[in-house]
Amino acid sequence: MNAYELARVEYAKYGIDTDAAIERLRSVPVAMHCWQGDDVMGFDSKEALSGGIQTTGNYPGRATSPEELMADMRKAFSLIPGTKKINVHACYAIFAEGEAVGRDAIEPKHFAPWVELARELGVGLDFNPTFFSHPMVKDNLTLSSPDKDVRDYWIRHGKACIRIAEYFAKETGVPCVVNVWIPDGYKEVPADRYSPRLRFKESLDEMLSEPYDKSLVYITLESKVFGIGLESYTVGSAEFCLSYSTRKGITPLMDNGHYHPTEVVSDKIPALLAFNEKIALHITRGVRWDSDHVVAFDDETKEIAKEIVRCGALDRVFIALDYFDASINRLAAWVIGMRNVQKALLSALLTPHALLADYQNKADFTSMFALTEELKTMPFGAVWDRYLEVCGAPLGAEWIEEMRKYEAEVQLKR
Ligand code: RNT
Ligand code: ZN
Repeated sequence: MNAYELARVEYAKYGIDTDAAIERLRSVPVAMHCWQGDDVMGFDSKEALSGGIQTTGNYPGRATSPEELMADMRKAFSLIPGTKKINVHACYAIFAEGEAVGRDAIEPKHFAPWVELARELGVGLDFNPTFFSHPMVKDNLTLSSPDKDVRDYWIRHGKACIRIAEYFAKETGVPCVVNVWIPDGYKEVPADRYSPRLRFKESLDEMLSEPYDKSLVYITLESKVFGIGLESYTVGSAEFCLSYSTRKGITPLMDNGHYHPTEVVSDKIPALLAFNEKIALHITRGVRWDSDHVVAFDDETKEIAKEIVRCGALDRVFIALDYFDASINRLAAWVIGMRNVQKALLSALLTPHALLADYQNKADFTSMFALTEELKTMPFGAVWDRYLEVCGAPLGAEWIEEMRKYEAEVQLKR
């Protein structure tokens, strides 16, 4: 028997069908964020990255044009198994030579090359308005600004993005998730915490008055705890965003770098699933703060995947990655994170959740814990390799060679 056949027998002892797990995982979409490829720079302005987020590192080979970024994404997709989506930010609009369009006036045609890429790769597109790195962000504020002109500008931007998202969905035949995240906040303890939130609420209401087809476009709202230079107050806090989403019937988005360090998103998933038909995730890895390190195959990533799977919610959770690491090869950063999220999902699909839950219900915590620990040394690698084989993706560490070749031939020649 080969390694996979042995593994299949081992998992079958716990009632787990490894072939079925592999098939299930193959159809779960994971969105890959375009912004890992160029350190969140985008193409529409020369502004430095702002909004309290930061990319650190100066590894060579950053993509600096739409052609380079798309070439790198194509290469990444060839090294990643499974169903993927491309996650585009509005600052990645592609303008014709000499064309100058404000973010409040962007149109579907400025994103046509992204649709072409999605078609070529046979995937769907997700979208994000970009409320940062722009001169109309005044005093670190956008939709919550006391200046009506600033708010109106960003409301128009949000509406434009909803129209572009609907275009993406229609062109690709795959629903588009549009994530709203604003950086608005204060470095100092504010004198008024209430008014900015009321203005944000009103701006969101206005933005969402843009008509859209709810079967094609899912609007999500992402909360945050703090940003760099915005340490004392965040307008779009967890309570604000959760309450707003629930009231409005839009989808809450949790980024696991956006909570106090001992809080875990894995625990929040079943809580939100109890009240929301859909929820959305930005999977990242914060090291001591919202540092946006590349997602590892670590305990919390596995726990997040377990919650999605054991809640039977693979079709209810929009899974996206969100990190930006410039200290290692940027293509490798994509591949490592995307593969790790799928590893975590596969590992969750290979876990006998019903048996473990039964121990819990019988208060047999000894068996629950003992089995949980034993499962950690099951022959998972053999099933993962089989998954890669079925998907036609490079096995094990083979992709590293391919990445190195691309790095030498393409990225380092830029
Ligand atoms: C910032 C948020 C947000 C951004 C992207 C680029 O802390 O996580 O999702 O990372 O929009
Ligand atoms: Zn995020």
